[in-house]
Amino acid sequence: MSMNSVPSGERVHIGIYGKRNAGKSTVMNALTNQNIAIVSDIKGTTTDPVIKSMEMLPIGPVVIIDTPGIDDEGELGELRVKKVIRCLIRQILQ
Ligand SMILES: Nc1nc2c(ncn2[C@@H]2O[C@H](COP(=O)(O)OP(=O)(O)OP(=O)(O)O)[C@@H](O)[C@H]2O)c(=O)[nH]1
Ligand SMILES: [Mg+2]
Repeated sequence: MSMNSVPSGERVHIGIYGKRNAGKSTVMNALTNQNIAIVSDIKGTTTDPVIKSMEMLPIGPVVIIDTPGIDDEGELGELRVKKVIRCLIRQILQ
């Protein structure tokens, strides 16, 4: 089986959680060595989870998930926070 066909459930999931502007997307880009998540100094830049499957030695196949800030606010912000919490619970239960 090639590395790309490893099912998500068999991969180690690495989630990046925290407040807005904490540097989560910067960590995502550093871990993947790619410019995959938008980084800016404006709070709330990441509005949806950014997911990347890859091989990370020595762990093996992983899924890395960058998430919106857990302190987002307003009508849309609260929807984002709910999404982050769902993502976190799914990861814990996995
Ligand atoms: N000084 C310093 N700045 C950093 C560091 N990591 C990230 N930054 C800066 O902090 C700002 C926010 O970085 P992001 O990676 O976009 O932060 P985020 O947590 O993804 O932000 P949201 O998407 O809004 O939740 C950017 O201007 C980054 O360049 C760090 O280690 N040191
Ligand atoms: Mg971000």
